[in-house]
Amino acid sequence: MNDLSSLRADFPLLQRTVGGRPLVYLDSAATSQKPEQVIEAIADYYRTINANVHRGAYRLSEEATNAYEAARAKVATFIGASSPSEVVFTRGTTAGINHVAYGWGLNRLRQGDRIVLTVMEHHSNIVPWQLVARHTGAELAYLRLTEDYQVDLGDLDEVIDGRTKVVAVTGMSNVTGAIPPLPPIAAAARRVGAIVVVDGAQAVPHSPVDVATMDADFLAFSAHKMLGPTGIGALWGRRELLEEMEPAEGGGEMISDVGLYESRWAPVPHKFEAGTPPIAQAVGFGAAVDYLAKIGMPAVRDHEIAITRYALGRLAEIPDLRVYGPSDLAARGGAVSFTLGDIHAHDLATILDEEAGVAIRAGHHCAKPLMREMHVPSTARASFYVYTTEDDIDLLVTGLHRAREIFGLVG
Ligand code: 7TS
Repeated sequence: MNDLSSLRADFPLLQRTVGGRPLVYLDSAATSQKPEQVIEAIADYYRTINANVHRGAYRLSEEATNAYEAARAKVATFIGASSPSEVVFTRGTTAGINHVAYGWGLNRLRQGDRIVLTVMEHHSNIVPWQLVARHTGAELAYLRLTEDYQVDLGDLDEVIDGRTKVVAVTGMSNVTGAIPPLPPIAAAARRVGAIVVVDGAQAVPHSPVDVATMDADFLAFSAHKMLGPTGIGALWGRRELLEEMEPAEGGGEMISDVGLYESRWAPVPHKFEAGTPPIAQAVGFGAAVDYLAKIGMPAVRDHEIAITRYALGRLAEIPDLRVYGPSDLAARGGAVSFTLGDIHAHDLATILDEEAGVAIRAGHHCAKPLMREMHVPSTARASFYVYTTEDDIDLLVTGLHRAREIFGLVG
């Protein structure tokens, strides 16, 4: 396996114990842990630079503005954007998708237009579109899934029909790890002139993403899932679409002039950043992309494939355990959803926590339509990142055997 084990020393939280045992953190799809470099960058910003941005005509404010804009440039480079001005800082993926739904969708969609999603989407790539559909009279349509919960391309041109104006699809499922095949989906969208919105919450942290070659118009992602702080994310958009998109939020910082009855907007990306932005968080976000760029995203992806291969192999040893999602490692990331016999996922998570110090997620993972498709109310989910080791997986497997004993599963 690609050896990233030396990285673990950078993550102070991974050194802690729970209930007297070393913590085994297998919930990185929910949020990642943070390296010292990110924590230090944020603390250092508050110690030495803190001031509001784009306002004060004094040195400190200029330094804070420079730090904030330097972070934007780092994020832009990280995803291959042609200019930092194509990167809008947001609260996270959810806010980014809402910006597109309200800023672009509300003004462009009409009665009878179609918004196409997939059944595997996170609620944050469903609910904003439902809200905008309700406002505009547009309708929602879904790409269905195959038996292993991958997007079914069979009826692509029927679903993405001539009425379709938006195709919004995840870059990687947070439940099954499935990576939908974007090129044919985007090509179908292009045939009918629809825009392509990618929910990059899982894809950007876990795989190399290059917007210059990816056939998308918008890409939303969150810093906290990629070693950065909570409270910030980014929305990348094609320049001309950002130009024509209306701001979904108004306030200070996003205007060039304000009259009593009308205002004019600041140039992109500032017109989408109303109010005091998350400045320290942006600095932390910049440090996180520096950290990931140093490892190299191809190495991050290689590690994820290796650890997922190991985990799927070890989980297959456990009787009554069922994994949901693609088995082809090229078509999936390191989020592994499973059920164990008829043990409720929450009970399983509690046993793993109490008996083995293993932190996994249990529930619907904000993907209720997918849960219905899988005919389960919830799953247990283990998810991995750069610091996950084979030892972590072994402790998960030991804990799962213990859960079988406790719940009296035999054989
Ligand atoms: N899209 C996907 C695919 C996600 O996994 C998540 C968060 C979001 C959107 C929303 O991101 P946010 O940062 O705006 O909240 N996923 C999870 C998860 O799997 N468990 O907790 C949050």
